Amino acid sequence: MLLSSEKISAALNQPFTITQEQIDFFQLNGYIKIKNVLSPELVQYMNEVISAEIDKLNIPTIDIEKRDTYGKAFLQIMNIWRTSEAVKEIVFSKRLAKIATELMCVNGVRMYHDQALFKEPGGGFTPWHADQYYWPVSTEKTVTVWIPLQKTGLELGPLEFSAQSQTLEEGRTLKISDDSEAVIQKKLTLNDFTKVVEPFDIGEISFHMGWIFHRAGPNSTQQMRKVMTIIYMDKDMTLMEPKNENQVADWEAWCPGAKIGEVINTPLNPVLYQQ
Ligand SMILES: O=C(O)CCC(=O)C(=O)O
Repeated sequence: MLLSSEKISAALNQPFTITQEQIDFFQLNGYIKIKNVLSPELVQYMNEVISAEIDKLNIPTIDIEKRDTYGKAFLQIMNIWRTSEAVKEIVFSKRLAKIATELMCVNGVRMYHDQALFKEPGGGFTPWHADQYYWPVSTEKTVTVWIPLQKTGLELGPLEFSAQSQTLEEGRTLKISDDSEAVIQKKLTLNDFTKVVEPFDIGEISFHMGWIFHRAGPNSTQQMRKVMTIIYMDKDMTLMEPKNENQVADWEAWCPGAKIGEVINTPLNPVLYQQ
């Protein structure tokens, strides 16, 4: 069924109610999966719009066998809200930003950046890592929404979480690599965290904290695993002095002009929801 532009706007912006139990679950476990946030028709629309934009951008790639482990994990296309009005409407969804705000228990959220993560047919696993290693931000009030653009069975490589591992400080200095996969896996096993590996239904999405350790399995199918993500931060987030070269690069890419110690309020970091 085709959706009219009014219906798309309504579906993207209508509030979705989450319970205190869900907020508590997220605060404890560092992630949450929520079913039926998006209708199947809306997911299909998002898939079409985002896929068309990725096709248009015509991302150059090299043979998968010639890439390193990070490169084999997915094609990573960032801030596509800036190149397409239709993608912008999706990424600026108040429905999603309100959930992010409530889960983090803050008064509002801003954009850090968006990214499409397309795991190619035969694409490799995504190594264990914590996202916030890459971000020069001063608090842990960050969250990523992971939106599969199709039903995502285990064979496509859905996102996996190590529940409650946002409390573990060891392993936080590792970038995504074979090393992060091996070292973090060992630490997580030693600490007895529960590993959550589940398929995603159509319309089901997840939210995960910046410091939780997560990974994804390989895509063993001949179909692209298409996922859109939006990274939110507390609207009052300030810039921290970068602790590694990746944080310097992120500062330049996602919040150029932001000043250390001040709220990250550049044209690339609009407030997406405010209570
Ligand atoms: O989609 C994936 O394979 C990994 C996603 C991820 O690490 C993230 O969204 O933070």
